[in-house]
Amino acid sequence: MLRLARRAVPAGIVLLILQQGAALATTKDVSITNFQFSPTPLAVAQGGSVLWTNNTTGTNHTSSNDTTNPDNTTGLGLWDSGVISPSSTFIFTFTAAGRYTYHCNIHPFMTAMVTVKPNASPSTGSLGTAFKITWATVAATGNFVYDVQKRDPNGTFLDWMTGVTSRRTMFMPTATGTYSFRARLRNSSTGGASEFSPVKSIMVT
Ligand SMILES: [Cu+2]
Repeated sequence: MLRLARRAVPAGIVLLILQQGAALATTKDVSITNFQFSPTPLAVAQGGSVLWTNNTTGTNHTSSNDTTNPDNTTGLGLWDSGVISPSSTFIFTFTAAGRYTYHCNIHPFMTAMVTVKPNASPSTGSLGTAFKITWATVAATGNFVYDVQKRDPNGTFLDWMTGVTSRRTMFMPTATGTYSFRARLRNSSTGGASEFSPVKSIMVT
C-alpha cells in the first residue's frame, strides 16, 4: 500500500516541493566551542538566518553585534542574544547586506563576523541591459536606512544611494566593464552602521 501511494505522487508535486524548498531562506549554524565562534567569517544570503549553539559544558556565552566596529566607528548593536547557556541556541535573521562583526559580551576576545552580499540580476549583460540591484529583503523601517556604494569600471567605490529605505533599484550601465556594488545597514538616529558588505559585481560587455 505504502509503495503504491508513493509511486502515485505525480512528478509535478515533487517538483513544486523542491521549488518551494529552494525559495526558503536558509539557516546556517555557528558553533560556540573552545571560546570561538565557528565558522567565521560566515556568508549568509539576504533573508538568511544564523543559528548559534553553545556547544560547551559549563560556560555561558553571548552573540552580540558590535556597538563599536573594529575600525572604531559606531556599530549598530543590531542584536544581542543575552546569555546563551550550554546546549542553548540563539537565532537571528539578516535582511540587509553588510558586514556584521560581533563578539561575546562575557569574553570580549571572542570575535567573529557574518557577511551578507548585495544581489544583481542578471550578473552579466550589455549596454542595453537593465540590472536589478538588491541590497535587502525588506524596505527599511524605523530609524534604519541603507547606504549603497558603486564602483564604475576602473573607478573607486563612491556613494551611490545614501540613507535610502528602498531595498533595490534598477541600474542602466553607461560603459562596458565591471561594476561593483556594496551596501551597509545604518541607524540614522544613533549614526551606528554595519561595515560595508562584500562586493557584488556585474559584467557589461
Ligand atoms: Cu563567551
